[in-house]
Amino acid sequence: MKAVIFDLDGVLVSTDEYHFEAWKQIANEEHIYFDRNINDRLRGVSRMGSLEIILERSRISYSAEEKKALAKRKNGYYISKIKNLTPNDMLPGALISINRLKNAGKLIAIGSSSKNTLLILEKLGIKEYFDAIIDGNQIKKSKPDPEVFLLGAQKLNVEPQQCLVVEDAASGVEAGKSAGMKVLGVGSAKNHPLADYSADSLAGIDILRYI
Ligand code: B16
Ligand code: MG
Repeated sequence: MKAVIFDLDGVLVSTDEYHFEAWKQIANEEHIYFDRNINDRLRGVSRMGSLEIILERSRISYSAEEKKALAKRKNGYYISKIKNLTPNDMLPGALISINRLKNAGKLIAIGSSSKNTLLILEKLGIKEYFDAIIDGNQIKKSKPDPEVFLLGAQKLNVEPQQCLVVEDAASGVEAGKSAGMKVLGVGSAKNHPLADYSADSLAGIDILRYI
């Protein structure tokens, strides 16, 4: 295999917790029930897709305009949480894995549904490591659609079969498999039945053993 495509939130950095807190704030303000099980369904799903899942529990219905305003408000809360990110916020094992792959001459990419990807990568100081960055601004369909990973392979100039995807989301594992790639499931996706490999996180594993 020639390349690894990393998901961002929940794999390289724990911004997944900030997404949860920002949605929780919206849910509280709107008096909508929201918990961590519902939150797990939002992993890898676009901002508007996530809002639709949260609104399944709402007793009132929202117009398209109101939904747009809610999503914008949530992003404001989220941005205020991530603005203090530093390189120390990378998840354990993430930077080691990136360095091992680069030293072994492998290509690496980001395949994230987030429209805030570039901001996060800049805060973490790791943007320059990546040979390709695909984010929520470049795709029409979010995970579980394979678009984000197929575009990643295309930008890296490799075949999907030559890529390993690292994902923490059920939607992302499905997207990686639909793209024809091998998938390492970590975190909340570590027991996903479609994942080819699984690990608690990137900490303590040698990523080179999976490619
Ligand atoms: P934003 P990933 C995803 O990122 C998150 O897992 C998901 O919770 C979020 O709704 C989505 O990005 C969109 O994020 O609101 O920043 O555009 O896991 O694909 O890196
Ligand atoms: Mg994720």
